[in-house]
Amino acid sequence: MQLLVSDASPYARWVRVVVSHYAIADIREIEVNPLENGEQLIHANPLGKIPCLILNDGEALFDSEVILRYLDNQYCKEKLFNAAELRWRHMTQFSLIKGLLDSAVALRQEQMREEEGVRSPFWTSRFEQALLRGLTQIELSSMTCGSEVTIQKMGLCCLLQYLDFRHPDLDWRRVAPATARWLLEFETLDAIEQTKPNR
Ligand SMILES: N[C@@H](CCC(=O)N[C@@H](CS)C(=O)NCC(=O)O)C(=O)O
Repeated sequence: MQLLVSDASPYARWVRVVVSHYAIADIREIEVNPLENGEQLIHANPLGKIPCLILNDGEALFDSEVILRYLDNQYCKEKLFNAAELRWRHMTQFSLIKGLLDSAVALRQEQMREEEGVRSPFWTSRFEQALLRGLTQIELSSMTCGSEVTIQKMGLCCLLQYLDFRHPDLDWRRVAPATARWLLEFETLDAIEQTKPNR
């Protein structure tokens, strides 16, 4: 199988962390720049977005959540998206991380619009506020508790390291100091180290 990714994409990294953590050997990563609209990506995903997983029979799976659920089903004994007692809370936590990734990437797009002189102060502030509110909620939740490596923790780590990379001025640690302490420990996980963007 081929996994179309870009080194800096936090969505792709979430998938790559799972591939690495569960030592899934059947996947070959292919680096693409989605903004170049390469033939292989556009053919596999008309949205032109990564990550995109091309199965051995040619069928393409996207977006990141679908790929993560597929890997969970095929390789992780459905441990990551399990039907536990707290299933709905865990799914909402998953959606919160995914939504925060959307805000972080949209904020990045606003930065890029600066070069075109069309950056919107309204949307910039709205994305920043959503990120800070979301991280405040995570700080007060139990998401980072325990030593189990969950799908939420893997996504959260990708989000926080992406914020440090693209939005170092956001100062998220001010609203989430305990989460920042948790990150220091979690980011030493092999799968996190091994998927670090080359910058
Ligand atoms: N909802 C998608 C979002 C993926 C996404 O936006 N990826 C970015 C890279 S971080 C991308 O491919 N952007 C290209 C574009 O928006 O045209 C997912 O979860 O996989």
